[in-house]
Amino acid sequence: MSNDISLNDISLSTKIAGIALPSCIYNASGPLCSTADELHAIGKSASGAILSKSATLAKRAGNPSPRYIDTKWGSINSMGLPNEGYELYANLSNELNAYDKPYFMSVSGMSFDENVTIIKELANFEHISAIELNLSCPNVPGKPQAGYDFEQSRSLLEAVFAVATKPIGVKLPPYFDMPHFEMMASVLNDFPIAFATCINSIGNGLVIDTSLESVVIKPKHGFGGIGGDFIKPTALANVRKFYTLLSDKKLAIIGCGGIKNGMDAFEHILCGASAVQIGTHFMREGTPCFKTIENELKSIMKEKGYHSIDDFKGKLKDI
Ligand code: OXC
Repeated sequence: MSNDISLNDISLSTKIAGIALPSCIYNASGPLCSTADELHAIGKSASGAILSKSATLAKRAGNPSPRYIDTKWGSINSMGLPNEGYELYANLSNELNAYDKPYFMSVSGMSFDENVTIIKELANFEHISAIELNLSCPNVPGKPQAGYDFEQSRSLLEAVFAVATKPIGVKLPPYFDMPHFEMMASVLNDFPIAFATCINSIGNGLVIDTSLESVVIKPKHGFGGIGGDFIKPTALANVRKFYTLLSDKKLAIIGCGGIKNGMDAFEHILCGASAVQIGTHFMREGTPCFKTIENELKSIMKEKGYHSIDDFKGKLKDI
């Protein structure tokens, strides 16, 4: 039966906040999305959307280097939110609109008020389709991840939704304990959140160079966010749990963590993801990775007899 389906009949299109994406595979905020050239390259690629680096009010240099290291199993980073400042990413929205895909802006203000100010300002930019509010950067010295403080997350969302005119989603840190999933879900359930991206890097891991007997990145005595293969089971658990806890809502779950091939993307969608983001693997392979993962996912769907991601999204079975 699967052989009756031609690859041309298989669609990877999806919707986030009612916005159509030609493909459910796109870039994670972080790698290779900080400059105009990088964002144009994503526009020209098979990525289903363009997502900016998390923006702050003012341009930031970020943490000292080395601050990103690729390993056999993934990556460790402590970039510290280097970015050009929100205005550059907002002003690029008109030209990025030339590509046939939505442009999302990631926002990670350095304070409560900074987040509110940026989100208020973004109302003036017609071609920003939605905002991913980053509640989970683990790398700014002295700044806790907002997503681990449920009351702070609630207050921030109250303030942000009071001024927002665009769909707002959140980028969550990984949770590891069942009550914590429920506590965050009960916060999110009180707001018209458009999407939840699960997960940011696993915060504050440590990678060691045994020959040098040292850490491998400079900031924070070597502590940094872990990405790549190693975090896939945690990412899948977070996608699945939030899909289940928020399933009565219209919100989309976006899977991020450990995706480097079509089967990884398939697993995230099976857990309930409406789209998937590529981080560590995109950093390694560049923009061709979107087409490769697309082709691999389509072949898996052909084999299984699926025409669209809705045929299997969220349908993970218990045994
Ligand atoms: N997650 C983020 O949200 N930001 C970056 N790194 C990360 O792992 C950063 O800029 O440090």
